[in-house]
Amino acid sequence: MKIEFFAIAAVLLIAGCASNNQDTRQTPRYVSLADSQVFALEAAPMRHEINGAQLDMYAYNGQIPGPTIKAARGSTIYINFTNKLGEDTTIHWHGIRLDNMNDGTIDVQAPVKPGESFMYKIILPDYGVYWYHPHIREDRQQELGLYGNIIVDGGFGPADDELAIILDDIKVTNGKIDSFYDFSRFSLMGRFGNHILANGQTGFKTDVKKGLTRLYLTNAANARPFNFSIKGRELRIVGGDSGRYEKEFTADSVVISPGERYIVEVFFENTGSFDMMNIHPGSMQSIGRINVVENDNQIDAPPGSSFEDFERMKSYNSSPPDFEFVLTMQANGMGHEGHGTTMRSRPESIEWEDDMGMMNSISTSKNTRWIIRDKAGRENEEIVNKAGVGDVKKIRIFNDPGSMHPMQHPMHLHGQRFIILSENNKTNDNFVWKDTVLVPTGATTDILVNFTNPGKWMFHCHIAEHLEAGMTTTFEVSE
Ligand SMILES: [Cu+2]
Repeated sequence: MKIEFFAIAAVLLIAGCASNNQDTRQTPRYVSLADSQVFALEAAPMRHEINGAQLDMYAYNGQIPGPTIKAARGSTIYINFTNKLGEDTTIHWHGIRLDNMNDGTIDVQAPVKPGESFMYKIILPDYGVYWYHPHIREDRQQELGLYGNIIVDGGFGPADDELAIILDDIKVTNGKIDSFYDFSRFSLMGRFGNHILANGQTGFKTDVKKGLTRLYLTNAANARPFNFSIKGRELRIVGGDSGRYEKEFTADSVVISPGERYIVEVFFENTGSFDMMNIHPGSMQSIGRINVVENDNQIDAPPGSSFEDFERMKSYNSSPPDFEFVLTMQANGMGHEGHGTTMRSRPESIEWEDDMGMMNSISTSKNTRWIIRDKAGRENEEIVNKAGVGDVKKIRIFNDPGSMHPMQHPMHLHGQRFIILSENNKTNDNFVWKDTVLVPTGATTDILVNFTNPGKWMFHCHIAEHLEAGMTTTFEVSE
């Protein structure tokens, strides 16, 4: 105990040496942290302008998003977190296989009270783009601006420029953020915003240098899935949540559900302006604009190759599932109980917008219950899921299309990583390590988890309002 205290004290002493490499662009600013370095992070209320309105929001270190932290794979960083909010909070380090007590859920840590601090120790075993956000009342605290990226650097080769973009939306009416209750609202579909944000702004603009740009994309919205594209550009998808794809591939757009990340490379052979768009059936929204500027030192970047070895995982392809879950819901007091009818006449596999505003706005965590149900009929936190370090286990997730409100669910597993084996029996032939998987309405998705990290880890829907309405279970992983 004593030794650990002195180790942390020593680390604190060198905290002042942190090199805050401020990026010259508008946003984001990168903070590069060396091994064992400490970084001070503070959550506090802040006034923030969105689309001309001054809004009362929350921010990490006075900025939305919070600082983009960069560190090397294999390093350990310390985040000295202080809560200057008027309410309890914690920070969850989404996707990072760190020690359980630093995961930021209330299963493993006491809430950080107003005025208090907590030292998070974060080990970074995997390349990729991760993010941090609260894990208490995510539906409110994250919506108010508490989110930021951690990029585990290297492994992706040289680029002329790179850019972390956090996608989000916010619901503003008459110049004010739509109110929050003491419990969660918009429980049916989640809280969809009416302004699209990139790095906390509408009309986001940034410069990148001519040549190859690497984009780190994160969806921090409470509920909205994005289909990200850049007008006139092909996207080269090189990485997912936690590392490289087996085989990189090109696409016109990429679907990113809440909690997910993608690493995308785009080649700009000329200067000019390029619009980033969210494209889905019936609608197209501007995400922002990339302005490509001259570059005197353009690199010649060859396509990268995967450094991940998935061979071991592939041998489990045909084994039966170890865990089977159905995703469904129940509503009370909304006039629909007991009729067995779906609220939506034509369920689609992904809901891109809140197309039933009234019903959604009267649904709350008190009258709506979202459910993960196992084969024995147990639900959510009643379920005891056990695994051991070193286990490879198949989880089958079926998203009930006959529930009262079928819709997609981005399912997030803390502290471990998995690959997507198949969706609707269609075998996935291009693996990437993931921690969040989008399960469309009616789909059966098989994932294969490589349990490597002991502790109590949440498995939940990353639509913040679905989580608040109960949609979570726990994996207990023994050493
Ligand atoms: Cu959900």
